[in-house]
Amino acid sequence: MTIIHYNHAAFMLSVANLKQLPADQGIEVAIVGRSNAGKSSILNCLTHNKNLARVSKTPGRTQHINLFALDEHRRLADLPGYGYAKVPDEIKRNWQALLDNYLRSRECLRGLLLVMDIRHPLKDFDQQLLMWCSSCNLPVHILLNKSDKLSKSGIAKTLLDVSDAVNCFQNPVTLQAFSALKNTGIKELREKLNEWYS
Ligand SMILES: Nc1nc2c(ncn2[C@@H]2O[C@H](COP(=O)(O)OP(=O)(O)OP(=O)(O)O)[C@@H](O)[C@H]2O)c(=O)[nH]1
Ligand SMILES: [Mg+2]
Repeated sequence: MTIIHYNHAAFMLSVANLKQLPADQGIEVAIVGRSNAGKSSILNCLTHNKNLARVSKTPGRTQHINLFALDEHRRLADLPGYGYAKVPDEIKRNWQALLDNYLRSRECLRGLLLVMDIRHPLKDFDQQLLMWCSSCNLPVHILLNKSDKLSKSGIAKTLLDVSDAVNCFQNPVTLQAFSALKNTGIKELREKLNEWYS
């Protein structure tokens, strides 16, 4: 079994268009979700490097695709957050086009980590993304982040509700609770990534 050293993750580059991406080879896993759901925080948590991805209290700060290398063949891609209302329409359209084109064209994409705030799961665009992944049979692992904001029973209930809601999809969809603040859920996340990267 290959051992992946997540704490060796290194920033590679930030791209504003797909032509700047590295060669479409090896294995890439992308992290997506609504702006402010905690994508960058989760990357920092996964890699035990609080400076790796920029964490911002101002939603919508990650406007490019940021790529991180785990090793020569494996990468993580932090995709632009969607759904942040205060961004001008034109910029919003550019992000969505970037996201959409990336998801459509990237052959080395092995799976999507879909991050949601556990208090507000399955918003419109999350659902659209899930349907899109189902239509092209791309595996999705849902991270219900900010679980520190709910009680144990609240977490269990949301896990059940979301699990019921995604049951109808044909592609592999798994889910877990996570807290980037409390560092909970890292082991489960690494297990999923190990599966995708092997
Ligand atoms: N309570 C709590 N707050 C969190 C957690 N994860 C992230 N946050 C906070 O949520 C805010 C947004 O986090 P980011 O990691 O920047 O979110 P993002 O999804 O990368 O946002 P964009 O880059 O704008 O798309 C920050 O203020 C974080 O400190 C968590 O598990 N619990
Ligand atoms: Mg971010």
